[in-house]
Amino acid sequence: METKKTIFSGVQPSGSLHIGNYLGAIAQWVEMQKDYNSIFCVVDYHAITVRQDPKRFGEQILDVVKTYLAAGIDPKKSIIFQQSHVTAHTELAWILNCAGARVADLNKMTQFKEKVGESKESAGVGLFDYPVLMAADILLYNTDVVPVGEDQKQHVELTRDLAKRFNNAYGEVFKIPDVKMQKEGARIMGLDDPLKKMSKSATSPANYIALTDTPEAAAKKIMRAVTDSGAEIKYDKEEKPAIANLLNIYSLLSGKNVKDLEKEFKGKGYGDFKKGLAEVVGNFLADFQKKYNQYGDKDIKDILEHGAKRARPIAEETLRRVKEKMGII
Ligand code: ATP
Ligand code: LTN
Repeated sequence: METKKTIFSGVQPSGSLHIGNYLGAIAQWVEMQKDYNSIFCVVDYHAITVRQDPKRFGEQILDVVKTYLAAGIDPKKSIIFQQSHVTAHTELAWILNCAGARVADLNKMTQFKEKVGESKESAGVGLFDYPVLMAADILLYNTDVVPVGEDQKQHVELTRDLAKRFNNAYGEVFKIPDVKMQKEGARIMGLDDPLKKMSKSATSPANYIALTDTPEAAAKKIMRAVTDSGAEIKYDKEEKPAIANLLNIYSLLSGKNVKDLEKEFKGKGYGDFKKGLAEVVGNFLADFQKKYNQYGDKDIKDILEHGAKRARPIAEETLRRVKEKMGII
């Protein structure tokens, strides 16, 4: 009897992955894959909600998988696949568009509002509808838990609502998933603006530390990172959001707790603190990149092909049950 619960999560191949993606999402997947049936997707159809360069897109897709592997996701244990390889995702998204999702739901999504700003009317319909595709991703696999960063919480809540609405209207098909976020690290902020989350689609690369940045490049970004007024190294999210963010990153990558770091840097200035952080980040990146660089494109394509073969029957069975309930013969 299968008793393990299932986790499902994904990352968009929309640019360089950064330490926020790692600390907020991927690091917890690595821990959880020991205890859960784990399914990790490269959500390429989510990434095309904004324009991607066709010359680079394929490479970006493979790079996400390399990141998963370098972080410690084991393709023998976990299913790793590309969203567009399993057509049930877009099929179920369409069905949920018709049998669940309302314009009013999507109008509430803060990520959409943040991304489009004032230009809502000219935004692509795909960007507006993006949470419904995400709901389809999750619901196809009878997911129990969705481990993500804080910015995705609202989308998982919508997924729960859509699943309940469908079940009520047509009969029980979907399991209702829970969201899981890291205690720390769920929201790593930008180095250039500690009030906005670190984002791979930020306009300036000074916003993020990419997992592929050289230790030297990362050190430069850290030394130039915005700081707060005063000189003390103290964790205070309200008064010192920039230093709190740097302390958080330092703590997560070094395994030292924040209180100990405050003691270690007592009486020292921002410069010393940043040098210490640059060293910790540099060591992490060097180690990560050693693993990242050992994978060839052919290995990755094989992993994706194998992953799609394992994902497809699970997704197709859910879709079959959905269609049956709706009388689609
Ligand atoms: P974009 O900014 O282009 O929308 P992103 O950097 O948010 O992209 P995603 O592919 O959307 O990256 O997110 C992948 C995972 O990383 C999600 O679980 C998301 O919640 C998490 N994540 C993204 N940014 C951060 C962050 N700054 N701190 C913690 N987790 C994050
Ligand atoms: N919307 C998410 C990526 C994503 C996802 C998912 C995460 C797409 N489908 C399913 C968890 C489960 C993002 O932008 N980070």
